[in-house]
Amino acid sequence: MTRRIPEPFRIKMVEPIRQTTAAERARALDAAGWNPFLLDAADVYIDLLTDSGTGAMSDRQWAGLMLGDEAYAGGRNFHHLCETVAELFGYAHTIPTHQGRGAEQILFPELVRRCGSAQPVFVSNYHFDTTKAHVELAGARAINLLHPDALDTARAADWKGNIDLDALRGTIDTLGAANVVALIMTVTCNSAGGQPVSMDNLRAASALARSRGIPVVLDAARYAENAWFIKQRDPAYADAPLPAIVRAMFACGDMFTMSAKKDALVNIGGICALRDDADLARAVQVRCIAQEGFVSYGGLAGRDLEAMAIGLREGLDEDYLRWRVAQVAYLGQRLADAGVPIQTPTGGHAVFVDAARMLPHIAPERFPAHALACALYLEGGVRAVEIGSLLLGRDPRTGRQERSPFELLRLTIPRRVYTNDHMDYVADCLIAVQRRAADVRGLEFSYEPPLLRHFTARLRPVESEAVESA
Ligand code: P70
Repeated sequence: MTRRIPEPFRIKMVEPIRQTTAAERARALDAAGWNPFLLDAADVYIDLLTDSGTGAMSDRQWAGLMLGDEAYAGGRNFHHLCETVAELFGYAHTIPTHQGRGAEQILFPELVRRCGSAQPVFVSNYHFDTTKAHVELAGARAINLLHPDALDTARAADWKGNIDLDALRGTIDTLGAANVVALIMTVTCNSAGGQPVSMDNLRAASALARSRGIPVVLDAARYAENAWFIKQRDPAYADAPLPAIVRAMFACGDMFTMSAKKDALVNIGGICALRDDADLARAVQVRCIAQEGFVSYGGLAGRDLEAMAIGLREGLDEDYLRWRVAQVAYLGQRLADAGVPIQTPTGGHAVFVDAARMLPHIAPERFPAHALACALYLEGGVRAVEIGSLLLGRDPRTGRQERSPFELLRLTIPRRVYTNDHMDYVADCLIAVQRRAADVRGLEFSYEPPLLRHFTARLRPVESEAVESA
């Protein structure tokens, strides 16, 4: 039995949420084309679509908003942010952006330009979908080299976010180091289940890349959760203070992109930072001015920068992280106890339900995890998100559905927002769906967008589960 760890905060302000009736939910889902992204948030009772920008700020962060310096250039909140990044991560150049993908869009094209290859590729433990999109928009290819441990959801392993080092070596040799623009290490690895990357893996991958002249980028949205797992699972760091672990992690990178909407506990914001490359920093700043905003605000208000500087530190509070990760584990344990198949162990920000195992009668082309998301919404007004074939999409060259390594339903837990009673409610709803799993039907498109299709697709339940062979 997982020990329940009580919230290390008390609640100063509440936001009412409203439950809907089964009939209201059926109408709402139909109107949304069987796509939870298209639901009105008002029709959702517990919203587990994402942990991005959905957290609750602290009293200190709210107080920080009042200290916003809205000067166009050189405001004091920017300096506070730079000092915080330098101290926590050891990087000299900080460029604020409106969110994580803002950092990607100003950094990646510069890296591709510098690489100069005619066939540029990025290699990663796993590119998140917007990250992959920005790699491709910059004219490069994205290759994922996730360790095979992650694919077996039933078998627990400590470091399911690790990159496959043999595959990394082989890929660099095959493609030629001169064509590899950068190594991107995503911490934690979102797509594999919020799974941590070990310090050893981070160090080894980084050393390998650097020895071949390849720069190392950390995709650091969930830096604090990854550091917490290192402290829990690597005996070498059991007694290390979290800031020391974070410094050691970031020593493996040459630069980072960060969506601050996750572990940095703000509702909007991002960062692109470089350790010491002043030339690259200048080039990225030029793109920042053109696309995000002047270099001292990057598309944010001064007050947002202040909340972000405070949140970067608060995200590393050990009492908070212990509770945070335990809450995710609590939901996972309730589901596992009832026989719901999940990615084990649970990760930092979400419980990932293995829909391929839960709904084996639904083919990948009929999107089992998305069908499960719809069933869960109909059951209790809980909104979750598919990480599987629907998200992956078609191969642009052949037009065929790409083979996804997973069909997962992500129950993403916003930070400091829901209590364990809410988690019990979510577990009860999903367990109820599991009891009638055989009745859940697959889905087919009524409208399929050409790109990033899961956001705006419209679907309907199929009459028969039979799939025509392509
Ligand atoms: C999520 C969100 C964003 C993200 C990320 C990593 C590892 C970069 C970014 C981009 C996006 C999302 C997905 C489904 C539903 C809603 C939102 N992840 N790198 O939930 O950052 O969003 O700030 O531009 O996870 O995982 P940003």
